[in-house]
Amino acid sequence: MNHVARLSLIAAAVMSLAACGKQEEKAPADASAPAVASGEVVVKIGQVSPMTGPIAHLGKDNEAGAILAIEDLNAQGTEIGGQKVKFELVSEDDQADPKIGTQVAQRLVDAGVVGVVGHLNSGTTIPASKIYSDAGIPQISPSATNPDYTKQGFKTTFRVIANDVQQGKALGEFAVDGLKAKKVAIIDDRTAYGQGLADQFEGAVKAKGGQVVKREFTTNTATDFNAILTSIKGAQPDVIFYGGMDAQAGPLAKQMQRLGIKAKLMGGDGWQTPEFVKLAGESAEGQYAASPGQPKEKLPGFASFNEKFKKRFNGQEIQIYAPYEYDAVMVLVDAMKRAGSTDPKVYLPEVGKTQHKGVTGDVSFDPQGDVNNGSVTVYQVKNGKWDVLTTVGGAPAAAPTASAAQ
Ligand code: ABU
Repeated sequence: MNHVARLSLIAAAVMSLAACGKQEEKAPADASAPAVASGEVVVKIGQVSPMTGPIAHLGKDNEAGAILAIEDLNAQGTEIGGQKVKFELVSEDDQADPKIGTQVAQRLVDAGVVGVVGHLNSGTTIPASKIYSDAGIPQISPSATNPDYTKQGFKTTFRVIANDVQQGKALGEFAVDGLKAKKVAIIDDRTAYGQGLADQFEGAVKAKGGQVVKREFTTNTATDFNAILTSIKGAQPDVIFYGGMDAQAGPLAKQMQRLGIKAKLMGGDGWQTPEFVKLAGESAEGQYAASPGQPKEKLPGFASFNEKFKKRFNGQEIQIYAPYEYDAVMVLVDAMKRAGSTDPKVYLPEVGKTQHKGVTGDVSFDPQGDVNNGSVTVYQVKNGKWDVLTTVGGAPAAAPTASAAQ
């Protein structure tokens, strides 16, 4: 390439960046983050989670993963298309409410974000995805597992976590084959996630010859489950499945114990968290939950990520999705680097071609935007900690890239 051609390419890349960022000094990702030198192009990435309400602890966990990624990228001095870039995180609270989810999605589009990591809940991620799709902005959810999210035919929707078809099947088969359950009762919280996962679980149990003796529902803000548990107790199930989040699963486990129900409680990633163990207290012991992905301890980049996370957030424990959120930011930025542009129109096609070695393992996408090689791990609480029982599907993860391992 001659000198003139090279200069033209650099000029085009800078113009593309300037269309998406502003040459100005901005506040860092959060107040305690290191300052970054002026004169860089500022590029905004949005993150959305419930930052208030019953699962605010999970929203803050997601946000922390994004903060860490943004700070790592800024500390490394990321260049895109030959231009130094400073990333800025724009965080929004959707309160796990589908209507607020679409409002904050529009706010992020209006704020000029070039990509979004989120939302946390399937119930907010799915309706918000239409807004990002209409705006042509890539969206990667670190945690929304309802299969419908990636079935809408949008080019902008991706997730870095296995979906509930895989999770429901793994749980249903584990209940019948692993626990030898003959009769199961099912409760869900009527959210896109809780109900969807419960449906998948029910299908898998029936396919294995198990019997569903009761199907009940509650809400994602309920705290009293005595009426439905009393009704379920009479049906004498071996397993009670709860499709929902830890804020309900914790009190549910306690109330099962108080009512003398001997059935095991089982569920998905929404409550495979340290918060469940805290909320359920001694009634957490022996309960089962699955989570997408390989066991954290097996992931080559997890130990250093965990150490970095604790150091950065004053000893705070990872709840569940922070590593996925970190990887989601890195996947967006990798795509920008390969495209040499932060313009969503230019770098969107590169997101689908991702081959990223992240904290959560190898990330690549199928044509629909679902992560390839999704796996599911089943855990049980033993001595107040989640203990790995078995992993279904997926491929062993390779060592993470330098940025993920730091
Ligand atoms: N995957 C469980 C929590 C998030 C959701 O899908 O609603």
